Amino acid sequence: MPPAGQDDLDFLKYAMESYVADVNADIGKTTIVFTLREKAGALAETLKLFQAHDVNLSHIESRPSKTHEGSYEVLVEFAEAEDHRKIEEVIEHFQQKAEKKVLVQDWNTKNKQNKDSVPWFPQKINDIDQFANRILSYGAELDADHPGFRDQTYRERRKFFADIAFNYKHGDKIPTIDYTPEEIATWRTVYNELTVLYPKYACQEFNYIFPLLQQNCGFGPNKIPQLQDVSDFLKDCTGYTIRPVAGLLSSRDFLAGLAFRVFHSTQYIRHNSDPKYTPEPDICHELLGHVPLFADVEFAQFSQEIGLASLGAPDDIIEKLATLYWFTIEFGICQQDGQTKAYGAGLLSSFGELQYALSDKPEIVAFDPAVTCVTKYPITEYQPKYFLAESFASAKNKLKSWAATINRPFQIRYNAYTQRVEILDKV
Ligand code: HBI
Ligand code: NLE
Ligand code: FE
Repeated sequence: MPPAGQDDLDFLKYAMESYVADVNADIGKTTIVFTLREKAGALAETLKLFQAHDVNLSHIESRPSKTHEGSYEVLVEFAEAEDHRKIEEVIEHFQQKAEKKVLVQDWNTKNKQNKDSVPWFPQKINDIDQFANRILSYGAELDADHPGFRDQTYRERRKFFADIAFNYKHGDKIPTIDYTPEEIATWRTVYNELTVLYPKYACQEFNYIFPLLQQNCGFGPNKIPQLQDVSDFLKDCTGYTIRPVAGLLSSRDFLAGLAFRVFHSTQYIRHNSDPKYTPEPDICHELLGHVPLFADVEFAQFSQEIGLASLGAPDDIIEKLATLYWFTIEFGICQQDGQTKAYGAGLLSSFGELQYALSDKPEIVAFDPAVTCVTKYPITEYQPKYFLAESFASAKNKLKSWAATINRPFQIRYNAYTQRVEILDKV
């Protein structure tokens, strides 16, 4: 086929309203979302562009636009071409054709070259659709040291879950999963081992909420709860909702979800060969580790504070916030009635690490955001060090004071009625 010529350009001028390109060389992936007016052949013409520049698409989706009646939004994704120039050429073409360029993001070069530019961030809850597919890894391409690497059935199952997440859009119901007997058996092992430990090791807030999950969302040893039911329960308690995700998101994207009280949750389960501990999040980790505390008002606010502080923040601040997230929401411990209890989800979902964390083996240090945020940590083994908070309220206040020292050219306020962030220029 000949390269897209001048005629195609004119044709598309009428059809293409806007586009957002996101060049993410870090993970070797570029995504373009564009809006097309309904017009026969508009999509085929646009796709010719990719072919003309020899760019291979790895994923495509479309949906009717919610904001422009009669238009369609199309998302295309392609792997980093050997020749980066090809991708730049495609984007240049989009630039000529669209009536409105919304944004071109290039986390790697643009933001680093221009230190003062503010990285793109979602301003309303459904903006999350624009990045929720930008994952760092997902199970169909497991690493060689993953317990599921040699298990073809497991890998295919992971791909099935990844596709559900890829197709999900804000406002959709999360599909119900028919978990297999083997998956339920893994859940049962984890559930039974953990529930005997919780009374002694989990914080009070967790133990207060857990029975409510058993009564309202089907928590129990014999069935894996459905994300939609759990999301509805959380929404009732604290306004948090769950969004299915195919794998690990970047810290920036994951934290941005929290700003809107959206929790990105995996839906697959860990491999049955190692139920005691997995470095990857899975449904056991999300439901048993995270969900109970997202139903707690004080903790929900604490988590959202981290999310709000991350919006539009430069990379070094994102790294600090991700570290704070790690040592609190993932691996935090707290003082209650003279005893040390776990509130971090990574502990509450691993019957291996939960007991270890509250033994005399690891090092325990007082939570102090300025110190905690620059502490290094391993991600594939038990933590050598944990930070102890006095209470959620005190951790939240400390975090807020620390976040206020972040130098941002604007301030952000969350409006729960509109589910948007309001941006207030600093004067
Ligand atoms: N992505 N899907 C997903 N789940 C997480 O728990 C998660 C993530 N990305 C980053 C992350 N957690 C944290 O370790 C921090 O980097 C925010
Ligand atoms: N190590 C945790 C577990 O086994 O449940 C998961 C941690 C995810 C960050
Ligand atoms: Fe987690």
